[in-house]
Amino acid sequence: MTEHASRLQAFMATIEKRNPHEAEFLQAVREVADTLLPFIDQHPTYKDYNILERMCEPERVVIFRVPWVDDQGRYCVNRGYRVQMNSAIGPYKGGLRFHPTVTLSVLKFLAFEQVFKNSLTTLPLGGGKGGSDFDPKGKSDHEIMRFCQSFMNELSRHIGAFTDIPAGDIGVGAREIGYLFGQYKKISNEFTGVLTGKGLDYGGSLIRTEATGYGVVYFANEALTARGDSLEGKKCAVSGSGNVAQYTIEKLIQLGAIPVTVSDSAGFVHDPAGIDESKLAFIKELKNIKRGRIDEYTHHVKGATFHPDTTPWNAPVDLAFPCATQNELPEKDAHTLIKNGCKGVFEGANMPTTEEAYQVIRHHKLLFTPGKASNAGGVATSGLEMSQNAQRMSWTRDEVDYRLKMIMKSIHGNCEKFGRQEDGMIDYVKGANIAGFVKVADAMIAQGHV
Ligand code: NDP
Ligand code: 2IT
Repeated sequence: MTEHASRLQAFMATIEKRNPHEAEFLQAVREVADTLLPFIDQHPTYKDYNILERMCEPERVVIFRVPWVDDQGRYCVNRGYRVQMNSAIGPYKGGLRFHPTVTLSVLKFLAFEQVFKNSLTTLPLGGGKGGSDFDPKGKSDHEIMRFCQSFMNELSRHIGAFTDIPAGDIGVGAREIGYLFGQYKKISNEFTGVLTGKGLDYGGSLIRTEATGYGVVYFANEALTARGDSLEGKKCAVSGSGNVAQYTIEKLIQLGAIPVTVSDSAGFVHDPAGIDESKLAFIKELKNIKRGRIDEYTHHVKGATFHPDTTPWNAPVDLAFPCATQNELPEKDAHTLIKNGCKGVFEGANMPTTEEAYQVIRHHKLLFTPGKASNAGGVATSGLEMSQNAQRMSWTRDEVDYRLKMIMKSIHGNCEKFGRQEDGMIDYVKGANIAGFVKVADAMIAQGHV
């Protein structure tokens, strides 16, 4: 075993002992420690202050019961969480996820990643994440509203515009944020920017809806340009059909690429002719309004095929944009992408690539950008929403879009600064982890052992 491998193993043993069986959280920590431990060895101050181990321990975790009544009058119960991971550089900030797969491990991994991501945005945002194992699928609007109100009855004690500012994530979009905001306002009797992703009529920011997907494509564009390449004419596989996938597809179309897939948890659609703006409008209506299944796309578009229980990584493409969920791109699919000539993987989701798949991608020197860098445009624009709320102003669409573009450019610059390799290539994983870490670590040192 190399010295690095045994050091990583020893570090992980400490973290595993404290967080047994938390597979997703341990996966996220291992990936970060793998690149940070050598950096920390070169900068012994961070070792002396034991910063990385301290960053693995959430500042606070709240777990609570969420009681609600369904449309048939049945008494239902779910579990709610908020993981307040790190507030060294700003108030806790991060989304809420409503999905049956939500566990403490999943939310701790997301909160851990969020700390690095938020640091990269250049804005003063700490890291957190929350949610519930509630499944919004098939629920009526009234059931969603009652659930959100009950969830907020407890969450409201732990958040605030200067303490912790939640937003959306899987299963939490404009509708849910509206109900959550309404209930917070009723409980607190205050109209504050306590949530982001709000509707435009009540404190939301232009471009926040589009920001994560647009940011992913701005970042991919920067990374391709740095390699002397471009998005023009590239066939792209996109997974998911929710918020991030929709606006990734939209920006890909605008920048001359050809998105050819879209998916949901039942399988993927392959449209070799390319998804254009009118087909995308169909997807948005299907998913955001009718809340239907993605296979309906093939009833609407001639030549498109649906592949049940299969990932989009089986379609022949030049570039891949995983935008659905964690560990959705396994090793087998990484081999398939490479066999088909894929040149780059840009993460829109959080940790969509498994550890094994990442090793394959790295070995074959594909361009790879980790979610904490490439999907940071969403939370960055949430930060811009907070600034507008604090100023009691609304910026124009162009202004917010320009700032988003500049933030993605700056994140790219930071990845370049800390991730430039001897062969001239940029290691975005290393760059993002180190750049995200340094700012938080320095702030933690300055603030004492709290
Ligand atoms: P949405 O709820 O809008 O969409 C999620 C999409 O992913 C749906 O198409 C859903 O399909 C699919 N999906 C969910 N779970 C699975 C699964 N287990 N297997 C296959 N497909 C699945 O969520 P978002 O678009 O907001 O989030 C997508 C990803 O992007 C997540 O990883 C999230 O953490 C990340 N992200 C989101 C940001 C945001 O601003 N919203 C910001 C940064 C990252 P189905 O409908 O069948 O469930
Ligand atoms: O993963 C993420 O960065 C998000 N879900 C967005 C968080 C936010 O606070 O906007």
